[in-house]
Amino acid sequence: MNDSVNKLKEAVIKGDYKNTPDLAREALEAGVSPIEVLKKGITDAATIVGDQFERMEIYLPELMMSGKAMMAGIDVILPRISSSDDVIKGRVVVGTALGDVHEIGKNILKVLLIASGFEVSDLGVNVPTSKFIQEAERINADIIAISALMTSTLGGQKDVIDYLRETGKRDKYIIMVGGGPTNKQWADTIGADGFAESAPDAVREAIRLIEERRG
Ligand code: B12
Repeated sequence: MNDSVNKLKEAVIKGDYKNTPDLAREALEAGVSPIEVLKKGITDAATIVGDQFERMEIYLPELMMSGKAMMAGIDVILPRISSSDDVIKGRVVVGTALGDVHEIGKNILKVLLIASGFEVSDLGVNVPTSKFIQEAERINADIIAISALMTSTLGGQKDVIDYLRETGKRDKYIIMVGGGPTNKQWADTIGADGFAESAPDAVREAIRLIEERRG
């Protein structure tokens, strides 16, 4: 792996948020693509930190420092992902489920969607069920994409689908779910239309689902 990307990854793991922006810049200037810097420098570090937290090798303060370092790094990387000049592929509402403040994956998804020609409305984190639907109605969205990083907040994804069913609006929108504890089986169980393990896959899936719907 490129040395500067490795240094970035180590800094994120250590929670060295002061140096991560410079290290991210260094990696980009060394010619590593923004997507590669994100994946190898930030996402891979997040997996390691998450595992350490789960094994109780680190505790919440360290997790928070790493979270801050990830955010500081992606703030430098995301603006370098260039937008495509394509016509609008579709409109997407993105947000993190109620009770959940994890935003890094959702932010990456948002930027990749924009870079691929989607118009995106980002509701942020800890988003109530009704807000997803109100915003989808307001912007006439094609897709509602809900991120959830904790087993305790997965229910928020199901709630959006249930609410749409109850109000007779289920067929108006494509629902995509993702984030750490989600998988294809969960997506099928709650009746979501799409799931993806990574943001680039999510963009491909979004395009496929929209094309399928439009025939
Ligand atoms: C960073 C982090 C934090 C930071 C978040 C900072 C921020 N601003 O976002 C802070 C320190 C705030 C934090 C807090 C907490 N965290 Co935390 N956190 C993490 C950590 C280490 C990384 C998450 C991350 O950003 N990953 C990087 C991104 C790029 O990956 P991602 O989110 O999965 O997204 C990718 C894909 O999933 C996909 N994707 C994401 N969203 C979507 C949506 C759609 C529609 C699609 C298709 C795809 C998609 O694309 C993304 C890019 O490829 C994880 C461990 C882990 N490995 O996930 C724990 C983790 C998620 N946290 C955990 C916990 C328990 C907590 C706390 C409860 C801790 C506490 N005791 O207070 C709090 C929760 C507070 C709350 N109410 O939400 C647990 C959850 C356990 C569980 N299964 O329920 C984890 C798994 C750690 C662990 N192993 O125990 N956390």
